[in-house]
Amino acid sequence: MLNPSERRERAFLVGVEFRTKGRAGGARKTNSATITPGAQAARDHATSVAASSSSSSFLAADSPDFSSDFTSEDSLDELRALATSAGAEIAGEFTQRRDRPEPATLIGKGKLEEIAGASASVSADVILFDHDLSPSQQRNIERVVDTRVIDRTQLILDIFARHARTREGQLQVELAQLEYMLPRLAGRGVEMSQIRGGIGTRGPGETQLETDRRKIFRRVRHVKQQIENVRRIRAQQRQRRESVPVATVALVGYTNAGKSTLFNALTKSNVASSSRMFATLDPTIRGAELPSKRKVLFSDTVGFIRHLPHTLVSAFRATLEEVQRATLIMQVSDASSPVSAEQDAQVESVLKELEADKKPRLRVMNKIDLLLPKQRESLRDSDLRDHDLLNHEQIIHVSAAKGIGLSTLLDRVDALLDEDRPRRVRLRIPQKEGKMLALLEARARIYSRQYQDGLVVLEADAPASLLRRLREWVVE
Ligand SMILES: Nc1nc2c(ncn2[C@@H]2O[C@H](COP(=O)(O)OP(=O)(O)OP(=O)(O)O)[C@@H](O)[C@H]2O)c(=O)[nH]1
Ligand SMILES: [Mg+2]
Repeated sequence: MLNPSERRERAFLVGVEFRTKGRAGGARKTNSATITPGAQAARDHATSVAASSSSSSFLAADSPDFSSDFTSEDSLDELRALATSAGAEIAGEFTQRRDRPEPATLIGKGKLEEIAGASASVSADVILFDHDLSPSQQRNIERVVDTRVIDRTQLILDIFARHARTREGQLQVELAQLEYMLPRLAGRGVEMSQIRGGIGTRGPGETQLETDRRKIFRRVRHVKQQIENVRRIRAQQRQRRESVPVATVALVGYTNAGKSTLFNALTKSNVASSSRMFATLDPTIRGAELPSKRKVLFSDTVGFIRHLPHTLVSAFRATLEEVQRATLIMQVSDASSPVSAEQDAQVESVLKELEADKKPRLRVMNKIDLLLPKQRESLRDSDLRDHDLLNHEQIIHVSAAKGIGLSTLLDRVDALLDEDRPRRVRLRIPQKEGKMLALLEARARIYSRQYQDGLVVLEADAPASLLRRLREWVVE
């Protein structure tokens, strides 16, 4: 793990775009090969988000090709944020466009030599490819550039490793890392320290620690067993939870959409939120009270990203079970992101993979405080247009950070949950039934209250479970 006193590693980013796949034309202009010197490239993600939010952010939703990929530029923006989240400093960037991938080295040898020169001139410690590399591609590239090369999956694994706090999270990341490293063992001595991650984690003295595949296999088996134990415990906890009829709402969405911030606002708790990507790895579950006074459980969980490495999806299966078991999915989107629609499409495909795409869902557009009034309007317009298409899906606009729209959001959650649904009733309760009145006060939403001859006449929305206990006083 990166030692805070240690110098931040300098990363050189390489964006790659192939014309044969991906979206036609590419709406935004990219030079075929651009080298950006460190200082400018190192602009932080926050400014890049703020700066681009004034552009065609929701126009992307106009596109009928909902599954369209990110442009190489969007993708490089994301890689920059990922690299920063992994604790690296951006030393420079290079974008390469070509017709198709070069089987052995992904991009041409001449370009690789150019990259080697450019990265050396800014003293980069590591070169990050905005693409997945096969084990042999990675080896071949390293041979040419003579610098450590990390691909997108390994970078994401690094971030996960840095952010895992619980034993469960750490086990899941370790499993994914081991599975990533296994096919990469052949042909070079891999240090065990490298298995721990790529950025800032080179082992002490570069010792050759472990090359024996069998030992790694044994470790994989062991970790899987431990994850199984954790899953069993979670299942027991869930059973205990589910024995009480309380609905659970799972917050899902692209990394950095603001799930934890919203979770904190809704449950008045204090889960860490951060502009770094994948701040949350371990699921947290907290109770909250809805306007109907019903209790509900919210669960905050790991964010999604496009091309989520498959090893991670399977390693995080235990965590993602919370999503599969939820009564309602609350899908949080960053309305200020220029690629919000693309991110939503990615979230959709992960939900499909989890077989959670058919669950009742509430869509939340977050960070509306970052939008200009005009942009908010167009957000509303595009909602109206998409509404039929989305088939009764509901979209609420909020700012989790500024607390805008949260009561509407809770009302909507209330309306969507069937469990112990409240019903509007009139009650006549003797004033001396203090305990019953207190119960009603605590668990029902009371609209009016009158006192008549020792009786309290109330109009309230009360959940069915409570009405069963107050049956004798219900008048209509
Ligand atoms: N301006 C603004 N910023 C927000 C809002 N909600 C969240 N943010 C910021 O967005 C960043 C990401 O927020 P998080 O709540 O950590 O996002 P997340 O979806 O939990 O991210 P991961 O756990 O990394 O997947 C933080 O810097 C938040 O302060 C909002 O409504 N408005
Ligand atoms: Mg989070």
